[in-house]
Amino acid sequence: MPLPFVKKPLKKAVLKEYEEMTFFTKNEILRIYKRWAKLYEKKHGKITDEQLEAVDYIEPADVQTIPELTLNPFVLRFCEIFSENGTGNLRFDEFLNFLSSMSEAAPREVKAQTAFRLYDFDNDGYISAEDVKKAVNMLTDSQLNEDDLEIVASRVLGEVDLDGDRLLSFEELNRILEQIPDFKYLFNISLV
Ligand SMILES: [Ca+2]
Ligand SMILES: [Ca+2]
Repeated sequence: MPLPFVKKPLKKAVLKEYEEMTFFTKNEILRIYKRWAKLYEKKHGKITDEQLEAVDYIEPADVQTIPELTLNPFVLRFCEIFSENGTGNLRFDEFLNFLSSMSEAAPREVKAQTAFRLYDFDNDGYISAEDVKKAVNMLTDSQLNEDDLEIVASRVLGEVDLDGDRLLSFEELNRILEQIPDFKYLFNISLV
């Protein structure tokens, strides 16, 4: 469910709503808002209410400049899955939702779902060999050729696909992630 969008400054009522809908405290939300607004203002100048209504997002390239995210190979993919219209542009509520899902306070199950969405590139409900190839390609900074990608994808699926359909369902991924005790802490992004 999308979070309500707010105008600057964050109004008390909306802040309260964000607090209820994310895993963040009020102070954390305000700190994240500052980060978002800084990126926005770098490009558009000081935010006015009118501007915020007209151009209410930051672009994936802006998100990539955040020091905590610069080295994350999946940063553009994160932008894509958390942007409702799929452009990768993030309104503040979408940016907040992204960070909330990846925060330390987010439950393991939420993170497992985010991981699944991250790797299911064509959004068909399964992680296929093509999806694995795309993920590995991102992870390795496009260093592997097509043949190597095929081999890696085939090995990965061979190990984790439990019912032999060469596709990874959410349940199958979840079962693997459950065996990684630190997953919740490893799959983590924090700006606060
Ligand atoms: Ca897929
Ligand atoms: Ca399967």
